[in-house]
Amino acid sequence: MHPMTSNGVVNESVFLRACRGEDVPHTPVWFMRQAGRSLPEYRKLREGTAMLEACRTPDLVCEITLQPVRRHGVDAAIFFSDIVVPLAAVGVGVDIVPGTGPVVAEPIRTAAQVEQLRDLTYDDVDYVAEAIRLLLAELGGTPLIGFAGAPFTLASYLVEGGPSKNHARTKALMYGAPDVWHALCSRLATITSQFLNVQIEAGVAAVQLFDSWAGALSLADYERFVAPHSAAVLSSVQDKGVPRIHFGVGTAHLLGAMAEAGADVVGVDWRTPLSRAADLVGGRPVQGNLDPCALLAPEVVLAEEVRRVLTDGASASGGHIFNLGHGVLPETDPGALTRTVELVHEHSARRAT
Ligand code: 1CP
Repeated sequence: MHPMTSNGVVNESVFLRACRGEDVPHTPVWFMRQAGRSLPEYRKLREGTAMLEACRTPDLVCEITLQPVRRHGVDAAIFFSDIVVPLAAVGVGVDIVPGTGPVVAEPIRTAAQVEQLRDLTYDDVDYVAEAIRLLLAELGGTPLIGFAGAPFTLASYLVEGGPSKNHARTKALMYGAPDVWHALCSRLATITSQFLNVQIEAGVAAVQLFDSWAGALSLADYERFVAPHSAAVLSSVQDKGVPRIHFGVGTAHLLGAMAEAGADVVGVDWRTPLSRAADLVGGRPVQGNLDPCALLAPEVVLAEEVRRVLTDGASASGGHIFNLGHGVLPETDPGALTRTVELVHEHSARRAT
């Protein structure tokens, strides 16, 4: 339901308008991994609670999601969770190890193991829906972004058993046992679709599909082994009234294919100029792409980089949502994030027409 102004004009959020390629009074900004990571109030709240346990506790999820919205005045909130939450919810033995990331007890590499991956139901993740309901009551007009990991990125954790540099075992399965690979990705696409649909039914305003590690693939392999599964996820959330953002790292050569998989907005890392990315994604809005390391630079340098991204984004034909090229680094000074929001809003402010 969109709030109406007195003259009956729909007064929708700047972020959602930008996702649809509509005119906006200023460039909207939010940050991947804005919840958690660099915030001292987050670290304090998390003390003594394991990551996955925190993700299953609606009060905590609600508070952690709100922290960066209050502190930085970003134009969107991202739901505090992790890409492995739905996998744990269907019974995969996965834990998030501090300082490492997701670790899978028994890596999945055989057809028999793939068959054991079951569907995800609402009851498996009722705590997610509950946290979203709490958040909608608190967020006012700020839209909430739901998210999930894309089949390739999830498969990489499951096959490798944890974080990986080269995704060697993952690619070995893909090349060596394509039937098992497609069966695995197709199972993951179903679980991911179910997870995103729970979030949409609970009320998120947009969804982002994180295919963080897809950039490790050639275009030919992406199209053959991955795109059909990501497309299945994105089509399962089509026509639900929520924009779909599709993001990966190191994807200059994949941007067109990622757009065609069914994205409304394409996320771009810092390596590709936004104006070029916009051409590659058929004029869809682009999201990005400040280098997260720029937040560690002196303020004058940061300001220059923010302006450069805004100028480049202004020439992106489909419109621009300001973000980082990847997630906030843990050592980032939260003040640099707040300053970036101010700079984006100041420098992109347009007169009402
Ligand atoms: O964006 C936000 O603020 C919401 C929170 C969020 C999101 C969107 C978390 C919390 N994780 C994610 C997604 C996620 N998780 C991605 C996709 C985004 C990206 O590329 O950054 C990926 C690849 C993961 C996997 C993961 N989970 C890693 C990376 C490991 C690797 O392979 O290099 C790590 C370190 C985690 C743990 C995690 N997730 C989130 C937090 C706050 C933490 C740290 C928790 C802890 O150490 O206890």
